[in-house]
Amino acid sequence: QEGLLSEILVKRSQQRRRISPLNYKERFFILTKSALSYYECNMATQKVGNRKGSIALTKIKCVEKVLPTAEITPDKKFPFQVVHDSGCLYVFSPSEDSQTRWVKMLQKEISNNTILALKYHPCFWIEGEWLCCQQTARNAIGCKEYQL
Ligand code: 4IP
Repeated sequence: QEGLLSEILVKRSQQRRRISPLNYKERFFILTKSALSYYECNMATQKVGNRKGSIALTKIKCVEKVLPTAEITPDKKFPFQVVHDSGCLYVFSPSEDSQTRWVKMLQKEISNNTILALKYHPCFWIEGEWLCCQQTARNAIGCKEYQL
């Protein structure tokens, strides 16, 4: 399927398993009309490798920028979140333009979803708490209205 957007971006591990590490990987992201997918990429050869993950657009509940916090280092300045039915994917754009482009395009593509969230967390989940509201349950209800 034809891509609406594609770019090499950095993602944080979703830590779906209890003991999985918190790390960051450079991945080639592709957004189509049906899914947001990310692939391995070989920077030296500029080749796209195996698909590492894919989120069906129908399963996305919220897409928003993440507010700057302690996690923001020079190479991770422009984060956005993709909240879906089985977790939250944090993605880091290389520029504000890229961040805005991805957030707007994703929001447009999910705008008719029936599972959209009413609230979300504007800051990161780090070390067992939501930095915006200090709630310690990962699935704690969002603390800010989400208006698409
Ligand atoms: C992996 O760490 C990678 O960060 C995975 O990202 C990530 O999967 C894994 O988290 C995490 O354990 P190691 O490479 O050190 O094993 P990627 O798939 O881009 O390689 P996500 O879910 O973020 O794709 P889990 O727990 O979510 O599997």
